[in-house]
Amino acid sequence: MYAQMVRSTGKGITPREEMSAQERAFQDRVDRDDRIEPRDWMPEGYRKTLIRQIGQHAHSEIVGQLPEGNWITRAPTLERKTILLAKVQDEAGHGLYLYAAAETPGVSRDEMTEDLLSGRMKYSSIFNYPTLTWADMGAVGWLVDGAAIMNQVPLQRTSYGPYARAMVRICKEESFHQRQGYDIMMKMAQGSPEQRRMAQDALDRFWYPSLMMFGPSDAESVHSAQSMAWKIKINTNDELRQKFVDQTVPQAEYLGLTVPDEHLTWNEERGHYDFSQPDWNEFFDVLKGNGPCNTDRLAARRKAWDEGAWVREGLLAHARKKAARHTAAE
Ligand code: FAQ
Repeated sequence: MYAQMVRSTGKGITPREEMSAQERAFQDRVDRDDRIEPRDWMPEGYRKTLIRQIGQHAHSEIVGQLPEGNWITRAPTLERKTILLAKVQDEAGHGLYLYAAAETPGVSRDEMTEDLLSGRMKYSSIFNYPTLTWADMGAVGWLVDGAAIMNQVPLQRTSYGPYARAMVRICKEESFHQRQGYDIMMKMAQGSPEQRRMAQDALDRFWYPSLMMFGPSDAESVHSAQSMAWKIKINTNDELRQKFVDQTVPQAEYLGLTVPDEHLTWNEERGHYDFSQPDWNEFFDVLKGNGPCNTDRLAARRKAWDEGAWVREGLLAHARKKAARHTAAE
């Protein structure tokens, strides 16, 4: 099927017969499940899609530290603090692998950061929602990392080698993150009436934003068809959203919590849950910068970037001196 599809021109998918011989050979490699490596020839649209998706993913990991970083100093026990700290550090590591992977098709980290700060590049909508209580640390781990894994496990088989390889380690770590979140939720759900109320409130607030993480419906998704033809994406947004709902509802039931969706029902015929769609107007509004925390998140990134300038300059000066010494010694 994918052999019928071609490169992204920004105007949709070109039929195979209109491809150049080079583009056809590239598509054949993708169809055979060959891994594409940085030095291989690739269509310009493929290269741009990699930078857009991997770069956005990297930004999400880094911005994604902020809602949880907010709770490190307020974790209820030393053990919870240590675990949360380790998780947030993992997210920093994921951002670094992903920036490294995104650089391989030919963009610098500085350029990606500038594009983020100027609003030309996005990060995941989910990180524009606030974390108001300790139970939100449970909901973020359980639902947000849970959604991230659902999306990322198939990406281990993505066609671009550096991205696929980065995903292997990231997925292992995300699965620990999901478990630590669920563990917090279990503790809260089995706790005092006030703790149960906090757990339910966190689920109520994070359920629909988590469903939005998978992107707009397939009908509205601009990039899915081409990205799937190139195996940069393995599943559609709706497929992954459905899998996430099917996996998560029994987990909520186990906790004794209620998914905030009165239309949620098991559909015997489909073998899946029927569920309500999130408010897509809210999603697109958050993407435009109007979510509850967009301004704060970008301000935090800008501050970190500006305040880190002397470190970057120092490292570059050191590298230049080292290179000059090396040349002089030769
Ligand atoms: N947020 O045509 P599509 C994490 C944009 S995991 C913001 O369907 P595509 C771990 C999309 O970019 C979170 N923007 O797009 C963690 C496009 O706009 P553009 C990150 C979104 O790319 C956990 C437009 O809408 N994971 O951080 C979103 O084919 C806890 C049209 O959409 C990844 O990035 C959204 N939710 O599919 C860290 C996974 N959805 O670019 C800390 C890799 C869509 O043309 C704590 N990415 N848009 O201006 C992907 O799989 C895909 O890029 C999708 C979107 C599925 C996100």
